[in-house]
Amino acid sequence: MAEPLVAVICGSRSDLPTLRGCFEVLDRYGVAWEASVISAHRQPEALARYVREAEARGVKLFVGAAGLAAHLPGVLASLTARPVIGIPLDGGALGGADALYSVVQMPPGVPVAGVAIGSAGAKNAGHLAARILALGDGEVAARVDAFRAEQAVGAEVAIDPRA
Ligand code: RP5
Repeated sequence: MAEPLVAVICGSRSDLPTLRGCFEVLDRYGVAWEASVISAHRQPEALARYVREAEARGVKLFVGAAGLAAHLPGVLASLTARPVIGIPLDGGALGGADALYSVVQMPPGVPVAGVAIGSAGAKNAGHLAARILALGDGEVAARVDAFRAEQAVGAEVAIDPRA
């Protein structure tokens, strides 16, 4: 098994089902990943420790996913100089808008690349991670190109929508 290049961390086990698309996309690109449940609020020291260890093992990019006051991606960005992608999750009353604001409203100098709320964002976190890694990895770059070519097929021009 290859050493993980992408570390996906979420704030709660309840977040894991929404992240399935992220793991599937990373698998599709052949990008090795690992997943952890570490809450920025509940286990802050474990999170800092984990980031240090993951960096030492060669993790190049972190994905943080959380709902409600989703501070996990921002705290990750405070702990590492490596790219951080933030996935806001729908945690209840505010439908994920709370987490979205948390993820995107980072102060200057502490960037988080925010994706869409929920499962669409989870998939795009996988795609974005692969595109970032593709800058330094020809095999991943070829798979990204192949995916784009595959996706480009299927435009339907001048169709009869009644048919
Ligand atoms: C966040 O609070 C988690 O990321 C999760 O989305 C939300 C609720 O957590 P649980 O109460 O399900 O553990 O920190």
